[in-house]
Amino acid sequence: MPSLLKIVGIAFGAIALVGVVVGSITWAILASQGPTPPELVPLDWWEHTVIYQIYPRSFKDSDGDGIGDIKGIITQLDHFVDAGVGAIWMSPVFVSPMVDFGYDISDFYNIQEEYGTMADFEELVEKAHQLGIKIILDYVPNHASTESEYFKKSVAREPGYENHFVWANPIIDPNNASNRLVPSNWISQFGGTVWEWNEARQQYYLHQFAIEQADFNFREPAVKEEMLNIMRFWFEKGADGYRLDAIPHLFEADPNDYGGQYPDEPLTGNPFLTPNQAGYTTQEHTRDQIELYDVVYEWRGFADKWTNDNNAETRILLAEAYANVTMTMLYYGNERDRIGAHFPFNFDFINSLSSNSNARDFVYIIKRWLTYMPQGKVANWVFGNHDQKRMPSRFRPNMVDGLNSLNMMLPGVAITYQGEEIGMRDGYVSWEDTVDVAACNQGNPDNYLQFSRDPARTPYQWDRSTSAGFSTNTSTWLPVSQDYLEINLQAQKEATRSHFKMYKSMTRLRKEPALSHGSYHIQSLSENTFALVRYLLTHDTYALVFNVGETSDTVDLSTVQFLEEPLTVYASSVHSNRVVDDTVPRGSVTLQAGEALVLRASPM
Ligand SMILES: *[C@@H]1O[C@H](CO)[C@@H](O)[C@H](O)[C@H]1NC(C)=O
Ligand SMILES: *[C@@H]1O[C@H](CO)[C@@H](O)[C@H](O)[C@H]1NC(C)=O
Ligand SMILES: *[C@@H]1O[C@H](CO)[C@@H](O)[C@H](O)[C@H]1NC(C)=O
Ligand SMILES: [Ca+2]
Ligand SMILES: [Ca+2]
Repeated sequence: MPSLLKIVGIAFGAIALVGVVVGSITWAILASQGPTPPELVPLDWWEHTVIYQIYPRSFKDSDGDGIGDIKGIITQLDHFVDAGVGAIWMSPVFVSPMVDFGYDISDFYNIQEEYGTMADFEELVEKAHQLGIKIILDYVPNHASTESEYFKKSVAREPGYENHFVWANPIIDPNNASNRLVPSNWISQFGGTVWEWNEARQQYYLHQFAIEQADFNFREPAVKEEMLNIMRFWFEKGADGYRLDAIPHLFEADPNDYGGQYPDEPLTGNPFLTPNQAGYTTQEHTRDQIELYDVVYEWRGFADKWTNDNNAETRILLAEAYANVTMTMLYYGNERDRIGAHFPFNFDFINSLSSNSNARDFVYIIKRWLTYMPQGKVANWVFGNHDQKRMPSRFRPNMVDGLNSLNMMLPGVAITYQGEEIGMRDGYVSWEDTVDVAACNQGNPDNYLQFSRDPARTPYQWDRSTSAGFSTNTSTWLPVSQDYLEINLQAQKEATRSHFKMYKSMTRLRKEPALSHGSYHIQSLSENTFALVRYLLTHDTYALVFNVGETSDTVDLSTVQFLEEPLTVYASSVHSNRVVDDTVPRGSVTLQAGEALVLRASPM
């Protein structure tokens, strides 16, 4: 016995050296109690959960007006239990003129009428919580609708509101004194200048997004205070956290640092962009300004204090930040021990990988996040959202099961955009049906699809009935995708094998200690196939082997480290010839294009 104990001890040492990857996990080794498996330190609710993003307008319509709503979500709560999801994040449901479909909020304290009432929201929170599902709300601090009271009062220079927004005087044209020039050459994310003239106030205001989305002035203490009021309000309503929208845009360069003038941005020289498109200039004065991180750190302090004061479960903050890896990791916190968001979303599968990526690209990009992530933090993986082309359309439809499995097997939090669990693809939306402000502003009938986010927002495909079961109305706010007869949840529940069944197997697998607490090893086996192994002493090992290429590929599994025979199939992609419990040799194995195998192996 003592020698066995020693072996266990040594093996632990090895695991500790390899590095444990999930959150603040530590090992409790109770040497005096003999060679029993170590206790797994319990994780906080969010540290290994699956977060499912709902785009409420397109999820489920309960009253037949062609628009999804909160009651619709309530009727479908069982779907989340069935799918094995732990939390839902809803895109904004607050009062809004809907120029940017809810990201232009005019009343931060109330629910948009077409989505329901405050009572509906309260019912949703209560029923979701009864089912063990957390509710994460969208928090949109960068801007308010120009219809908001804040903006109207600021236009009128009402005391206390004068500086709520970024107001600036025009520059006088040196060649023509009656000509107004914009304060700087900055370009909006949705195209055109960020500066909009306001006749009543006789000044420009800044908008980094649509003209109707005026940027708050985060150098105004009253604005920062109001943001905390909003956060507190929805915490008290039962929200379990926030996704923080458009955070890199919170601050712009301060004219006081530039002799009282807003500084122009240099041009990038990118030949593919017109002078009206974001990215034509460097955005160095409109993104990633260092002051914004202190605001995020203050929010974290506020959320933690609120949680403590109310003896509540952890409230989480998730930063939406499209930024380079250095600036992204700063959202976790900084080296002076300031703590930031629970995590910034990891957009690497959107920005750095595509259908052109090979196995080495996948391995490199996954390791990059885990390498840059500060010690003791929780990773996360995003495969799509309401702003991006859908996952099977950016990659390939035969990669759906492999990508969903990868999401579930990587350490940390898995994030699913509605429809990914059934492999929904971009819908077709004609120019006439296009409603996205980004496409309407920058596009024309020939090129709008390069800007439009509508194809990723078409209604959820529930079944084969009218409007795919999304609505009883044959007309919906965006058209239902034409492929709904083949791709829908009901059909996938009935099929022997389907994306949804694979998804469910994988969310179930997450309960295995190797996935929740284990180490990881990721290795490319060839140009097109890689393996991800999750292992934890005394517990079964699981490995994903995934061919991301366009042709079949034969690889040698005996080269995969931390993987012992016998290997059996735990789950396989729908088009795989291998089925559950098949034995797979730890030698030469051929995978078809896009094929993914999830293998179970003996403990290491
Ligand atoms: C059906 O949806 C359309 C919008 O797509 C709407 O104009 C119409 O009023 C809806 N019908 C009903 C009965 O609500
Ligand atoms: C000066 O600017 C005003 C306002 O933009 C314009 O109407 C006028 O034609 C300009 N005059 C000349 C001489 O360009
Ligand atoms: C990210 O951007 C910042 C400033 O914008 C820069 O200092 C840093 O070197 C960049 N990091 C990488 C990895 O490109
Ligand atoms: Ca409705
Ligand atoms: Ca801003």
